[in-house]
Amino acid sequence: MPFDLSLYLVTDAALCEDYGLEQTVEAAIRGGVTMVQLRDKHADDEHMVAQAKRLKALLAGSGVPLIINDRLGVALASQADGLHIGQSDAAAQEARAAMGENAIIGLSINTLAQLQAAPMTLLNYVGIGPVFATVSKRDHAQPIGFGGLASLVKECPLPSVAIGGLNASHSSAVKRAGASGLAVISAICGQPDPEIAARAFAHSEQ
Ligand code: TZP
Ligand code: MG
Repeated sequence: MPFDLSLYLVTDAALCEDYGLEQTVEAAIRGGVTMVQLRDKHADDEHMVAQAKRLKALLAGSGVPLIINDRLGVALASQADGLHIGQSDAAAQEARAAMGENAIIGLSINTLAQLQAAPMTLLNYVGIGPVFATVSKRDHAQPIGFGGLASLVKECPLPSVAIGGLNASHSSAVKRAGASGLAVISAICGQPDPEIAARAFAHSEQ
């Protein structure tokens, strides 16, 4: 499936609780989000599969792919479009073999060593970060700033998306660093109006 990393929404169930997870995703799509990742560190697989199926139905026909964080079994059971894995998650090899060549598989990268060790031929994109410290991910790696982002993007043969502490005001700096887009949680999830929050990214580009 073709994909566009310009504005990649990563969901957080707790932050989306008031507005509603599906409602947040729907609003964010209206606001211009181009990718959606279902990320939930606490839900069990069954709950996450049900949630993924609801999001998949909601995204049908939009051209926006649904990516599942970490859990290959959930991605397969929900027929999601892809899987995003971290350095300690399910191997890319296993994910590619199970999901097939059309699946969108992404990997998180924080250092040059991780980038150099990444199985690029099995991947479609990399997530690079955290750019800044964030409360949205516990025990995140050392923030790399825009300088670190730019140097990793330069060495990266695949499209990349920046993540970590980013909001609409960072759009141009991220593009200048060479990344294809921004991945965000709290700049959209938990915002009073996720559609307006998403739209701010497009409007901040120059
Ligand atoms: N991976 C690195 S930072 C991060 C993840 C999942 C959290 C990003 O959340 P926010 O709220 O956009 O900083
Ligand atoms: Mg992970």
